[in-house]
Amino acid sequence: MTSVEPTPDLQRNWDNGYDLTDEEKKFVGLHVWVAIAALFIGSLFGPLQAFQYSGLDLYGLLDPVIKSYYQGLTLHGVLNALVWTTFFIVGFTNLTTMKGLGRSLAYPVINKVGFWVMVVGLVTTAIPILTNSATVLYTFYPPLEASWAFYLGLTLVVVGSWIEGVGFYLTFAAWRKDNPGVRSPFIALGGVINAAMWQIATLGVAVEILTMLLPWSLGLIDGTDPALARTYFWFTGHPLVYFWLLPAYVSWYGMLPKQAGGKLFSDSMARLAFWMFLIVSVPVGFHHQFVDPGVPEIWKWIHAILTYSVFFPSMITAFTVIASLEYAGRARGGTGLVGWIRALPWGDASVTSQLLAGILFMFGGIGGLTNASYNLNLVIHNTAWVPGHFHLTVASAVSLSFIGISYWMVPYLTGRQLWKPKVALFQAWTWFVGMIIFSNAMHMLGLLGAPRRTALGDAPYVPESWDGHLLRTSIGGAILLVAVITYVVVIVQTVRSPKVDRELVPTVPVAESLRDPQLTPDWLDRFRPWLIAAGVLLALSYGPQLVDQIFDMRLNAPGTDFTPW
Ligand code: HAS
Ligand code: CU
Repeated sequence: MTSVEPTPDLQRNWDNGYDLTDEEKKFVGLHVWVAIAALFIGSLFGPLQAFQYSGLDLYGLLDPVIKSYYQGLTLHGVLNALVWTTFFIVGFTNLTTMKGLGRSLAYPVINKVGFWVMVVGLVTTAIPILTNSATVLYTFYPPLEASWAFYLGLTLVVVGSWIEGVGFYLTFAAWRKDNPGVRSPFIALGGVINAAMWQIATLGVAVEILTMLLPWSLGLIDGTDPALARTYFWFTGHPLVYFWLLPAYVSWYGMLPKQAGGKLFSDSMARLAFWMFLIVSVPVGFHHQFVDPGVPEIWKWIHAILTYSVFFPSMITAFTVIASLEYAGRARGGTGLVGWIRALPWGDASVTSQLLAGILFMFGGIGGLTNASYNLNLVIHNTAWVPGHFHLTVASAVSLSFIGISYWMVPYLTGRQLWKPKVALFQAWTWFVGMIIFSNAMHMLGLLGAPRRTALGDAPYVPESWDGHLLRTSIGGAILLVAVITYVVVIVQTVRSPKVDRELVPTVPVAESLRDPQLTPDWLDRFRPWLIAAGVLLALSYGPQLVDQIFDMRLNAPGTDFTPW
C-alpha cells in the first residue's frame, strides 16, 4: 500500500484550480440566501423565549400575527434547526462537490429541480405555521396535530434534498469513471457520504408522514399511534444532527487547515470518521426514547452502547483537526505548549468563528455523553438541559461554523470582499459569549429540574433558586440577538458593496493533506462495504423492535391542539 509513489499529478487533486462558473455560483448562492433568511427570522424568536423566562413577555406585541410562545417556538425550531441547516448544507455540498471534483454537476437540471422542490416545500410548511395551524414544535410529535400542509411541505423539503443528493452521486460517479484508481478528493467525498447517510436516515420520517401523519391530518384515518410515531421520528431525528454536523466537519478537516496556514494531518482518519458516521449515525435513535413506554430496556441499552461508538468519530475529529491546527500554528512561528494556539490567525473572522465553534463543541460533546448514559439521562431528559446541549451543538458547532464558512463563501460567490472584517470578528465573539452564558444557564436550570419547552415566565411553580439562571438565560439571549443581527448586516452589506477584481476575492480554501492522499488505503475510499455495513447494523439494531411496534400498531390517539387559547 505504501509502495505507491506520490506524484505531483495526483496531488493536484487537492486544489485543482477549478473555479465555479457564474451560473454555478448563483445556484449555490440561492441556497445560501434562503438559509440566511430563515436563520434571521427564526432567530428573532429565540430571544423572545429567553426574555419570557425572566418575566419580560414580548409576545403580546406580536399579536395577532404570532399568537403564543409555542407558535414562536415552532417557528424558531423549524426555521433554525430545519430550514437554515438544510438549505445551507445542500448549497455548500453543491460547492464542495464541484470544487472538490473539479468539474460541473453531471446533470445540473436534477439539482435545480431538487432545489425548487425544497423551496415549494418550505412555502407549503411556512403557511400553516404562520397561521397558527401547525403549532407542533419542530419534532411534531402526535397526538399534537398540524394542518396537512405542514406535513406535506416538510416531505417536499426532504424529497428535494434527496433529488439534489442524486445529482451529487451522479457527479461523483462520473468523476470516478474518469479517474480510476485515484483517491477521491476529501471535500467532495465527505459531502457525498453525508448525502447518502441522510437518504438512509430520512426513511423513518418519510414512513411516519406518509403512512400516519398525512392521512390522519387529511381525515383519512381517525387516529395515530404516538409511540410508533416517536420511533419513526427518532430513526431520522438522531442522524439529522449528524447531517447538520458533517458539513462543518468537511470544513474543519478539509478547508480550515488551509485557512489557518496548515495541512490536513491525516487524510485516512478524516475518511474513517466519515465512514463511521455513515454506519453508526442511524442505529442510536432510542437514546431519545429512554423513558418511552413500549420500547423494551434491552433496545435502549443497545442504542446507548452504539451511541458511545458514534462518539468515537468525533473524538477522532477532535484529535485530527487540532493536530492540523497545531501544525498550522507552529508553521506560523508559534512555539511551546499553547503558543501555537496564539499564533493561529485570530484576526480572520472565518477562522475565528470556526475555532470558537469547535471550542463550544467540546462542551456540547461532553453533555451529549451525559445524555447518552441511560441512567444519567433520567435526570436531564425533558429539562432545560437538553436545549442547553443543542445550543452548543447545532447552534454553535454547526451554525457558527456555517457563519464562518459564509465569511469566505459569500464574497467568493458574489465577487466582493467581506464588509468590515472587524465587525464580522466581533460577531463571532458575541455569538461565543452569548452562547456560553445562555447554555450554561440552561444546563443549570435543567439540573434543578426546570422543564424544557415551557413558558417558564408564566409557570406558577418556579422556585426562587431558578431566578438567577432564568435571568442569565435572558442576558445570553439578548447578546445572541446582537450577534445574529450583526451577522445579517455583515452579509447584506457585503452583497451591497461593489464588485472587485478577481484577485481580491477569496478563493475556495482546499487543504492539502500532510501525506499524499493516494497513500490512503483503498477501503477508505469505497462506498460499497460501508453501505453494506450500514444496512446490516440498521437491520439488527432497529429491525426486531420496529417490526414489533408495527405489528402492534394501534391507530387510536385522536389529535389535540397545542394552543387552545
Ligand atoms: Fe445530541 C439530544 C447525545 C451530538 C443535537 N442533541 C439532542 C437534541 C439535539 C441534539 C437537537 O443520548 C434534542 C432533540 C430533541 O429536541 O429532543 N448528542 C449526543 C451525543 C453526541 C451528540 C452522544 N447532538 C449532537 C450534535 C448535535 C446534537 C453534534 C447537533 C448538531 N443528544 C444526545 C442524547 C440526546 C440528545 C442522548 C437526548 C436527550 C434527551 O433526553 O432528550 C455526540 O455525537 C457528541 C460527540 C462530540 C464530541 C466533541 C468533540 C469535539 C470536537 C471539537 C474539536 C475542537 C476544535 C477547535 C476543532 C466528542 C470535534 C480547536 C480550537 C482551538 C483554539 C485549538
Ligand atoms: Cu441523538
